[in-house]
Amino acid sequence: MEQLLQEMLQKNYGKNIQDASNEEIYTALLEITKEKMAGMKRNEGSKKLYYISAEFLIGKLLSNNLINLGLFDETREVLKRYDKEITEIEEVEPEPSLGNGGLGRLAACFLDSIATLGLPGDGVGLNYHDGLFRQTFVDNKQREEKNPWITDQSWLTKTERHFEVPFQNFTLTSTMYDIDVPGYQNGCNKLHLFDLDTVDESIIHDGIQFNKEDIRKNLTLFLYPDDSDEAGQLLRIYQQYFMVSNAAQLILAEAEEKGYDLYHLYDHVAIQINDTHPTMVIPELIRLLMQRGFNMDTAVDVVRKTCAYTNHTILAEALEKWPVSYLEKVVPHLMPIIRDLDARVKRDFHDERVYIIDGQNRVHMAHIDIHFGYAVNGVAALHTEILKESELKPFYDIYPEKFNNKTNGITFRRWLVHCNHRLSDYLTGLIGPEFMEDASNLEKLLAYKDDENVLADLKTIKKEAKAELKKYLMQTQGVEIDENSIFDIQIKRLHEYKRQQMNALYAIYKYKEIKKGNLPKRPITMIFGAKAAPAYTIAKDIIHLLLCLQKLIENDPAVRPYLRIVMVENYNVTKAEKLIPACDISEQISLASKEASGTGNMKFMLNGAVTLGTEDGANVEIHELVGDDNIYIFGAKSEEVIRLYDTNGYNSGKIYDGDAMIEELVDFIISKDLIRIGDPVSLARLYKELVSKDWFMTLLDVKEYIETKERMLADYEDELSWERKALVNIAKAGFFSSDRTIREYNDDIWRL
Ligand code: Z15
Repeated sequence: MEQLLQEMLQKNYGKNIQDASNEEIYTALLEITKEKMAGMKRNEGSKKLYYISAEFLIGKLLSNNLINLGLFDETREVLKRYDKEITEIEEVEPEPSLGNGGLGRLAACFLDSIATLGLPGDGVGLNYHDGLFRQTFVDNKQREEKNPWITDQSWLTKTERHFEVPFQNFTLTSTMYDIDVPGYQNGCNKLHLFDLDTVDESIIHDGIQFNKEDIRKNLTLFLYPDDSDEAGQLLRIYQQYFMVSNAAQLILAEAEEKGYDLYHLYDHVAIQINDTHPTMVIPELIRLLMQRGFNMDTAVDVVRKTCAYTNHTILAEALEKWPVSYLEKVVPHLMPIIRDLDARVKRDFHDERVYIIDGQNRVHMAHIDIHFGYAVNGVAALHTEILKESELKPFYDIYPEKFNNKTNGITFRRWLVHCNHRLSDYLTGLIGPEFMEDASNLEKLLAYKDDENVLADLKTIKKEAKAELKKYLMQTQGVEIDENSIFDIQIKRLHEYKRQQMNALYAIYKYKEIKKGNLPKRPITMIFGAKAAPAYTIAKDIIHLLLCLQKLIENDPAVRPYLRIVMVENYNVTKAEKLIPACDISEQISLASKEASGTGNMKFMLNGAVTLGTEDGANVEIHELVGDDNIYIFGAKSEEVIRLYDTNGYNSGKIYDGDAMIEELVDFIISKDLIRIGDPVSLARLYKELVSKDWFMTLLDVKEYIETKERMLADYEDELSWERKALVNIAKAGFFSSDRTIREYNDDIWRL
């Protein structure tokens, strides 16, 4: 590596390693790594997977690619010899902004595991120039700015593939860009990102505003452009169709180049539809096969045997339903096919709950996937049960054989080896390196659960991670935190169902206790990271509340030594990698039944944090694995929540009126203390939402939440028993390796 790096720096800049800047070293390493990957063997086979997704939240790639190529340690050593830290070189790399949260990060973990298992499988998505917005805080509010990440030298390689994508009034020509995905000690796959040459970043003004109608210029500018108006929704349909038409044309081109018989496409291709965003690939493939001479029945049959669908949510507002009139405007050539599919369903089933086009002339995208795919999976055991027994029950009754569970997972290469090399090196020394190949070997750690030296070592490792996070927050945001405090962390998309507002009520509770003189044994640092969708008003109000509380405490010398709130700006993968190793308390407090799985919960556990959570998503499976002693569970169970929704039995106003403590906490949102700092309109709106609606039942669980958290903080003081909990969590995390998840997808769905 030393010689390669010297040569590259000489060639590019006429410099030696010692004289080169971090930027120059980064660029040289990028080029070296790209060349290595170009020379790698590709994962091959007679059947290939295409994972189509609107999001791929891949994070920075340099370190992870080096790890998977087996070059990381060597590179780090070489740089050390010249007094350079690889972590500082990494700072130069921009983080691609191609996703929002769990669904996009899951897709990225899956690509890593698919390549690592040696399976032929490529990702297909869009090359958003500005991705999701970059978040800043101004006047205690979120502001959105554009987030350009594509630089001259990047992981993208422009290819010679172009496709014509027809729309109602014009045709666009795409360009395909590729990012290599190297497996850990295995072959390479690719992530294909489609783009449009005419896209024009200069049309963006005032943050993230742009003309939504100018499709040639705006198509691949942003992920999730604001769709609160018709133009925004039409743009989403333009994006989705552009993505899937390119995907379908690529799939058929590759199949034809290999000489496969398209009548047996399903023997050579599996298509995974990640949530409903890529659903139009089904009618598009049918259309393209019919262009090649298939009749409709045969095209439907072939496509049905090729496509599988993953459901990631039961939230009604996230299940896409496009008005027929919108689809007519953007992709009229798909409508005859969609109508035909709808007619088939209406012919065979007499239950309007399973129709594709409903009585209000809306097309239910998930219904297309379920009828015209061969597999439907949920992403955690509880989630899949809820799909089968309630949300998608009418479909489960028709197609029981299609439904299956695939509990999510995370790649340990990024979420342990890379982000927490201290812990991973320590584990290697203690239990051997086999856990890197087969994560279930982490259970060997259980042999040390009463070994006080090991428990003390784990504590030291956590302490060092906390000190590092402290340094990072100082450098990036100028806030100073106390590494001897308890780090209590909630990082995830901002959404009412995830209940950051409940955590805010805890902060208010603690603030008031401290004011009363009830000081905590040890200071608490509450850390949040979250972006709110630009048009999601209440989510932004919750951010505002958190930032106002942060300010209030900062300026109160009586409280500040005992309680801090830090809202991390522009939360992303890079920040997650710094926050997760430093965490003591992992906040997973969604309303039971609403979080399909969660994957942050798995990352925290793997890094020795203890979960404070509801019986929701994969928390249920974490609970089963670690046992009652090593997790803190509270709150209403999913059956009760579902019953409350079904019977209209929840009334937050009644809880508020009947409980003096809850009333006091909620009232604080509109107290003089906060109004003085914040925006009275925003705070009052949030207050009103909680007392008059509270759709996600914050007030139902808040008291038990506060009690449980207090118990947890007290338990933290028993050092050995706390570290034992951390150890058990690490030891039991092996199940959540995405290598396990991908093996299951392959065994049950793809059969590559
Ligand atoms: C998203 O990140 C998730 C679901 C969605 O429907 C969309 Cl649009 C985005 C998340 C779930 O909320 C989370 O529980 C799950 O772990 C993740 O997908 C991956 O399955």
